[in-house]
This record gives sequence, C-alpha cells and structure tokens, in this order.
Amino acid sequence: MLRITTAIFATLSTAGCLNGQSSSIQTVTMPGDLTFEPKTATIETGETVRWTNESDIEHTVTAYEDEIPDEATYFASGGFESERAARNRVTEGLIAPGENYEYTFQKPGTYGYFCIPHEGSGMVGTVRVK
Ligand SMILES: [Cu+2]
Repeated sequence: MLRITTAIFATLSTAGCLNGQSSSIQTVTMPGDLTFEPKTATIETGETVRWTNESDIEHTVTAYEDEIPDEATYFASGGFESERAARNRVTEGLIAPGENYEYTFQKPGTYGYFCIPHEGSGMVGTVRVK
C-alpha cells in the first residue's frame, strides 16, 4: 500500500517536470528521536513537502483536522480523508524506515500535524504555507 502510494507520487512528480512546471519540494525528516525536523517548515503555496523516515521505526504524518485552514483538504499518510479514519486505521498510514510521504499544499495557512504512534511523546510538527 505504501509502496504503491509512493510510486504514484513519483509518477506525478515526474509528470510535473515534463510539463515544465517548477514544482519545488521541501524535505522534513524523521531522524529517529521522535521529532519532525524542522519542526516548523515554511513553504510557498503550491509547494510540496516530502517527509522522509530516516529512523528505524515506523511513523505517520497525520494532520490535525482542527489545525488546518477551513478551506484546505485534509491530508495524512495512508491517504485518509479524516483524522478519525487515520487514527482508526493507523497501520495503513505507517511510513516504513526509508520510505517517504509527500503532500502538496494548495492553500495558504498554518497546518498542524503529528505522528499517531508518538503523539504522546510530542512528535508533532507544523507547516506554514505562505
Ligand atoms: Cu512517530
């Protein structure tokens, strides 16, 4: 499931390049100490964030439904449409070591997100879209 998702994103990224679009990707890493690095990523509208799992355990990238702009689309690794669904089916959203998850932000604003297994350890982050 995760590999398929990654393949689809890779295809979309390639297509973007072929069309001559300037698709910029910002990387947020999960380095293994139960953090997102940087904790707050600032990007332009239309840019993509790629979360890479550089640790040896699984994580999720899951938006807080009440911490994203009203007009924004919900996002979560695993492709869930709601925070509840993501929490209920956590194994489907896990990003394995060495894998990544990408999301392109189309609406400006502040987005709060977290890792479901490590939320209690403070593994949370923010994306600011200018
Ligand atoms: Cu985690």
